Amino acid sequence: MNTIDLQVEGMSCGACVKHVTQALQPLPGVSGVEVDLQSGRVKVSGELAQGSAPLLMALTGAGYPAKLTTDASTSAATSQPKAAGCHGGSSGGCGCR
Ligand SMILES: [Cu+2]
Repeated sequence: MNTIDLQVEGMSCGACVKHVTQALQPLPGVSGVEVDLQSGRVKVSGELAQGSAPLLMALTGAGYPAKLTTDASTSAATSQPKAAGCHGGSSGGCGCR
């Protein structure tokens, strides 16, 4: 059992949280997904023998580019205001569709 912390771009509403969770939950070895909408951080727990690559690929495929969390840089990286266009159109906003 191990955990991998990710920084996910583009989450701006509860539906995004759900999309991210649904993208990660079915992956092999994943037993838990915790999403923090405010910070964009996602903690994945389980038997993650393949490391972060499958997680990152699944998130990218779901429309939420992600990277591994590097502790120091996250607060600055997520301080930009979220777009208000969630669900509003194809440009800007979050990854919801
Ligand atoms: Cu959303």
